Amino acid sequence: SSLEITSSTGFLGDLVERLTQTFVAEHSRPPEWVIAAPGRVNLIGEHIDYNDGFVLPMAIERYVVIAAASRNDDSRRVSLHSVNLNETAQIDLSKPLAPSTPPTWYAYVEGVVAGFLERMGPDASQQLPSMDWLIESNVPVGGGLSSSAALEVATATLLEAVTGVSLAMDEKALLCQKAEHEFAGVPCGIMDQFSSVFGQENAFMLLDCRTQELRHVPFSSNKISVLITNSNVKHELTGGEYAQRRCECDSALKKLGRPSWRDVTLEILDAGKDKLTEVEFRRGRHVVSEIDRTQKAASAIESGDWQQLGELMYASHASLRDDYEVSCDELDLLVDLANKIGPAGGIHGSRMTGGGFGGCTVTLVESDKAVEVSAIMAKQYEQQSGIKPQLFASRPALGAHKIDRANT
Ligand code: GAF
Repeated sequence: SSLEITSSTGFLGDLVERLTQTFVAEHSRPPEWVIAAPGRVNLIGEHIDYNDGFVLPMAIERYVVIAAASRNDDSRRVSLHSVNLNETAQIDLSKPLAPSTPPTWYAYVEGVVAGFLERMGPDASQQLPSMDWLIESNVPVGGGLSSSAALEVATATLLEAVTGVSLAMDEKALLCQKAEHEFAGVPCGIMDQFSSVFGQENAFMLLDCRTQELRHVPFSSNKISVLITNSNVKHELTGGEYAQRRCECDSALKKLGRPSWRDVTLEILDAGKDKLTEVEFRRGRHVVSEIDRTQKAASAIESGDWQQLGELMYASHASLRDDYEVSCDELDLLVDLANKIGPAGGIHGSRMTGGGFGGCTVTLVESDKAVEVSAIMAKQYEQQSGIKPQLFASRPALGAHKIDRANT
């Protein structure tokens, strides 16, 4: 079958078990700490977390896991090994940590270590022992499922366990976001790090990115599944596009003379059209309409109105494609294929998810049709694009946590 259906505990359990065994084999001692932090999929509310909007993600049953133990030497170094990349790096705790250009694969880890040490105050690095870390991830990299935020949040959660210093959950998410800004050079919003920290089983998260207030929206129906389809393309010319979108939105808001996108309606936008460039107008139209759709989507989930939710998802995709211009042919193809299958075939809605320019779509499908629908989508996508997609279903997962090794 082209669909991987994974059970949360089984899947994470296997990863933890394997990583623990590898740790023992490589270091001749068991890990003292094992931490898991999930990736996320955003159901709706795209590119509006940095525009004071709402987002509606869930954490997924795909994780970054770190197994770690202290080392009995005074090198003051953390040795990191990535199983996925088969690469090792050293972080020297005796020196101030600074971003490198271009960012390395472990920039996310360094950024969080730097932020954590700063938070702990002077002499904090003395309190961190020399350590060995083994890192493995099954969050697809470059898939727009937040593999980097999962690595940041796993790192912060591990540092909490090692030092005994617990951060408030929102403080932890913000520390990780800052690491991404400063050490990876990506001016991201707060959605990804919040999702990896606050994920709960059987719930989406409605996050008000203006106030950072979060409401869990229960989603426990077994009849509806969240299907994630990786287009397996990543258009690399897009490095600066994210930052550019942010600038365009900031510039439009300034010209409209409003303090926040939450104070802008479609009428206000129309009235201010002459002050904006044509591109700024379209960016603004996406932001304002997506804020509205996301709130409506949360209500649709609460009332189990999958048809309404599906319509909002298709409208979100069209807006991201036409007004915000962050989609690509492969994502459009996947959404069109889903739309053609439609409710009669078991699909209620579909859209691109995450930053865009490749990566994944998120599709709402009737659970008893999920396997059949996945096979059709996989076949047609491959026929038309020449690329094999990867499909998997996920239930909403628990956010970052320490694994109690007695249970593994
Ligand atoms: C990326 C960013 F990291 C998020 O903050 C968000 O803006 C998303 O793109 C688009 O919704 O994942």
